[in-house]
Amino acid sequence: MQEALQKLKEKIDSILEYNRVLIINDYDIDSCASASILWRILRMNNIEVEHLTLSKGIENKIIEKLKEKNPEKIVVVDYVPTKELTEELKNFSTTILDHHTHEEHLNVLDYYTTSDFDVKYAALSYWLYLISKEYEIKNVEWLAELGCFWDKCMENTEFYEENVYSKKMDKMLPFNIFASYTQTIGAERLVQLFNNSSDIEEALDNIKNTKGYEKSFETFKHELGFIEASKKEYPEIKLNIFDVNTKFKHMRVFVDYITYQNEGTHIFVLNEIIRYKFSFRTSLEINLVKIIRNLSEKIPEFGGGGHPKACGAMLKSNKIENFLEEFLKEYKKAISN
Ligand SMILES: [Mn+2]
Repeated sequence: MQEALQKLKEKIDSILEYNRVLIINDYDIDSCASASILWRILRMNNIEVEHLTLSKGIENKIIEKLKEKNPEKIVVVDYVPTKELTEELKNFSTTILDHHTHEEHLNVLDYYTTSDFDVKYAALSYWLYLISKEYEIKNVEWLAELGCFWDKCMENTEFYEENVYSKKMDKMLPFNIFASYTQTIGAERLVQLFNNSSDIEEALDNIKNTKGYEKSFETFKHELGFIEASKKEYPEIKLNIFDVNTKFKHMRVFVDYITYQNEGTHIFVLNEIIRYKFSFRTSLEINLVKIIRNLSEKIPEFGGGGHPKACGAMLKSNKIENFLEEFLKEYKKAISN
């Protein structure tokens, strides 16, 4: 552990050589908390800091932003970039601070992960909290506790106490709900909120006044009711099965909420949309049936019919974006005639 901390200190010291730093984080709590602890260390040393949140699937957008911002130094916290993003990050001075399993493709960057050392699993924010003491940073213990809670590694830290997950759930939940609901946008707000709060009580007050929080909390409570009601119990084999239907971008927030407080084995079945039904209507001189026939020739999962000005149809797949794109092509042709 001493060796892991020593190496982390060396990495941070090398980051302190720069004047302008861009911190890139993922949208989960540990990553946001890590970004905020690092922000405090850098600000203490008068370094200009910008934040950027990313997530898998939107890395291309990030690449554009990086070219725009052209940062002097990039630090990626608690996130494993894809090979493609790694290629882009090579064009900058990039350091990765992580705690996931070592990934060979990241060796081309300045790469630190605690899993290279013989240590127990802990959140990255916990490691940053330990090392922050060396830089005389105060009031960040709560950030490490939040990170450890949602990375479910309280057992490996001094934050552990009996039944800690059920005891502290209510206090910790708002942060996870908010970040999970709005993902990168929410996470960006969350990092700012962490930066502007000096303890968890203040952060809780702040989050309740943050745009998007109320909506995310209501949605969570509403959907949780349905998920809990769907529970099929097999007590003799300690198994529960839940059906999940959610507007959250990931069902993880429900998975965590339920499994943290209940012993046994749980299966969560995400009810993904597998078909769409459509009604098409127009008041223009356009033949909708013709459009729909053309589309069903192009897209085997799509079919429908009706009248020139009113049609019904069904798409037996979840590729709604593709479908709408194809529809627009046909529609533009029709309306230009
Ligand atoms: Mn993490």
